[in-house]
Amino acid sequence: MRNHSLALMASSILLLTHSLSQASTDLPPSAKVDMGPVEEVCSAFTPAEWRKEQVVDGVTIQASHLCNPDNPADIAAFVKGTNNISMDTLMQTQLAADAITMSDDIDGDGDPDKIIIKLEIVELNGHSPDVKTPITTFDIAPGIQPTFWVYAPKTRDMSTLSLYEPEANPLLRVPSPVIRVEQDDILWIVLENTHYLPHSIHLHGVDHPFMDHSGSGNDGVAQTSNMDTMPGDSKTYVIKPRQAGTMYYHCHVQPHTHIPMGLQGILVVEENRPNNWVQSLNVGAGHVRHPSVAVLEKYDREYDLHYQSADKELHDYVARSANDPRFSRKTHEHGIRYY
Ligand SMILES: [Cu+2]
Repeated sequence: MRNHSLALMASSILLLTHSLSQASTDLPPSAKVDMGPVEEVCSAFTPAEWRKEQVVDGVTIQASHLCNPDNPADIAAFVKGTNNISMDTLMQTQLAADAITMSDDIDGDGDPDKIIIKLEIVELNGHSPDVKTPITTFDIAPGIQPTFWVYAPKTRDMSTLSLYEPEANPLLRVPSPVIRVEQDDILWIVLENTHYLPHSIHLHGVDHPFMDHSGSGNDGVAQTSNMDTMPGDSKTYVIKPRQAGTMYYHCHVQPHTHIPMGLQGILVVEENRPNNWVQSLNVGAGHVRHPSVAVLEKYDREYDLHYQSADKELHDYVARSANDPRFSRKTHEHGIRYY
């Protein structure tokens, strides 16, 4: 009898232990999380018509599924040049009248072979000593605004959407624009330095002469050839690429800071084809809405993909110090030198 009750006790302790251990591994009941109001997926600043497939001044432009696609009027100018589109289309862009000039069908195959592209340098999410808010903002993700320096097509008008909205106009984006030309084109890239520091353009991997016709450096590297382009000055780089492929361009002034700050872009040389009006600029990378003849022979759509890392400390420095006379000293103290 005694043995029997001991056995009963032992089994009830086992049962108790079992239910206790189960309680410790049970998942907690679901918590109710308030997700907040549902935000609009796409900003209201970009007209919905910009996403549609369309023809502008004879330029076929594919549909885009992006929230912030390039302005179709800009694309027409990138394909035909600001000199070959109607005044009405030009007025729908914020491009300067001489931003992209296309002329001279040198090989007689129905497309222009002399291309002049003018680039400026713009600061995004920078600051001024005069106001507390950032000037000309650009979100790399919602609400994320590191300071960047980018090459941008030469613009007219304001860098912002309006006097009251600090958002950058659609031509000013990170990363810097993709430049796209045809094999054997004569390409002039004119750097108009609209920034407060010296800069240059080095055509990395692109087949180009080291000196230009006047005997000055054409390589964008101060240590070996041309001088840096000082604020307010301009410099023309002349190339005639013989090799098709995807290459790279970047600033060669203090490259360990200017490149991560955003002064870098893709340069694509398309194969030479008849009637091949290539999209000379793709702002912010992404969908090429007017692909080249060679691409359309094999593919329906083309995208430019540009990865760019960002150094938080460096971007924060520039955000806090831009236009500040103490800028040089502060960055020098932290091992980032400017001159
Ligand atoms: Cu630079």
